[in-house]
Amino acid sequence: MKLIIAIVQDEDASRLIGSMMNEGFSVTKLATTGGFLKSGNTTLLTGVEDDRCQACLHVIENVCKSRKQIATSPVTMGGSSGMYASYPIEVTLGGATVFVMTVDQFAKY
Ligand code: 2BA
Ligand code: 2BA
Repeated sequence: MKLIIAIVQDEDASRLIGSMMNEGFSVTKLATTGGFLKSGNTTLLTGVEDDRCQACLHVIENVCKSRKQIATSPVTMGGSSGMYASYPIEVTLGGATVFVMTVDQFAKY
């Protein structure tokens, strides 16, 4: 069995969960926050049998779209001045950041 951890954009989360459920995958949704943008994203946990893992990854790939976003990043003005200024940067948010892990044990009590 594999555990798929997919970090996706909030905008795609509902549609992705719907598509995964339609394909027979169980999903657990976590509300998470990206460390860089410090804004919300969604992490989905899905435990799947090995032979269904690729099918699940295809669903994620098909639903999740990458988007460009303008973010504000703080930058230090001078070494010891302690001053900060903000400047806009464009980041490309990936459709999904996915980790696949082998599950040692799966149990429901
Ligand atoms: P839910 O997805 O909200 O599912 C709650 C309960 O509804 C499930 O209990 C199951 O009895 C039933 N259920 C789920 N999908 C169904 C379907 N397609 N048709 C009919 N009944 C369905 P549990 O199996 O004990 O799961 C409890 C919670 O544990 C789930 O909440 C989900 O958040 C998580 N979960 C279970 N299996 C998972 C897996 N393989 N991967 C990720 N999360 C899982
Ligand atoms: P955030 O950390 O908020 O990052 C959002 C987007 O900002 C990233 O999109 C990337 O395009 C950009 N970015 C991140 N760190 C950067 C940096 N140091 N310099 C310049 N740009 C940077 P994605 O790569 O698609 O990541 C989307 C979200 O997925 C991330 O949100 C984070 O929550 C998660 N993530 C991505 N890679 C991860 C990893 N290796 N481990 C854990 N979480 C990860």
